[in-house]
Amino acid sequence: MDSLQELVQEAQHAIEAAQSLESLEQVRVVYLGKKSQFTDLMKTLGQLDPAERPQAGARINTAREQVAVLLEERRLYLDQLERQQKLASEVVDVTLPGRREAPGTLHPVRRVLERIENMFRQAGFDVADGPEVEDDFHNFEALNIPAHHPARAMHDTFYFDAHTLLRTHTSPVQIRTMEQGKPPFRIICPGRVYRCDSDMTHSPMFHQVEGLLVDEDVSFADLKGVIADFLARYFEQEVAVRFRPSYFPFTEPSAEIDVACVHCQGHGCRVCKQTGWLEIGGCGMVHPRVLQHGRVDPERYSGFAFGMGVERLAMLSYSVQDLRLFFENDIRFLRQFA
Ligand code: 2U9
Repeated sequence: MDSLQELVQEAQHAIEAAQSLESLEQVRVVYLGKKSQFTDLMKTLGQLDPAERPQAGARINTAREQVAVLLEERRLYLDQLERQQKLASEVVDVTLPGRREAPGTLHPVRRVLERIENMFRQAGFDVADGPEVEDDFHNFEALNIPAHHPARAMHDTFYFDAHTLLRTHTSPVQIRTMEQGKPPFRIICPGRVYRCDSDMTHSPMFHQVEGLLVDEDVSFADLKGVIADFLARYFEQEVAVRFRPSYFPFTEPSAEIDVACVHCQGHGCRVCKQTGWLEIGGCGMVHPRVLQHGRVDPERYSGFAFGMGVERLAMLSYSVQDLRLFFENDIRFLRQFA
């Protein structure tokens, strides 16, 4: 029984030496576990005189209880200590500035579109829009492209059914504007158009800006003036403009619009494929049958129309070589237009 007090003292030293909850647990197993010396002592009670057993048993239990109390005190202390260390290591400086989201930017195609819209607004044009899901009449028939016309094959149309399709150009907006109003008309129609075509230079969805001016005595000279004026302002330089005879079902006469290459000033370079010229779009005097489909009297009114690809203009403005970059939404590409 003398060794009992020594055992308690030994346990006390071990408990005080434990620097973590983990090592304290090992101490607990040694002194209070099933294989502890207290258990061994309990087993020796049988060897004692029966009269001494209760007292001896009580002393062992008291010593055991002392160790349990010491263990619990140390456990509370170490638990507190570990909690404080954890809190100190995880301290959050609430005065630090927050992590900001970088503000978004307009897509380069949208920037070019808005610039073009503003230029034409300043020239007295209204901006008109209409549905992207169109009917056969407004996309083709009214534009003098009847069924089986070869121009239909050129348009690679996405059809929903025999009469419903994704517009292949923004021209149906001009038809709808004429149907619903009275001349004069001075509008541009920017927007998404769809063609079943995809490679380096074609995307199944792209943007056009088309324009329409209808009034009395409108001539090809007016068309040339409006286009040349727009291109000089768009490219921020006096550019030579060339009108090359062409054919579209909806205009007569028709022309393709070229500007002297804005990269080499017409001398010939990679951008203009050594021709000195860049193709920008098409134009012409509105075909009388198209005016009629828009309920405009071709005997009294004449008009011009033009169309340009917006991605093409954006590629020239920003020196972008591959059209597909505009549709991949790669944030590294888009951030450059901040
Ligand atoms: C109406 C009457 C006539 C719009 C026109 C073009 C010529 C043309 C192309 C430019 C590049 C399409 O995006 S592109 O591939 N467009 O060449 N567009 S005349 O003529 C119209 C439109 C509406 C009522």
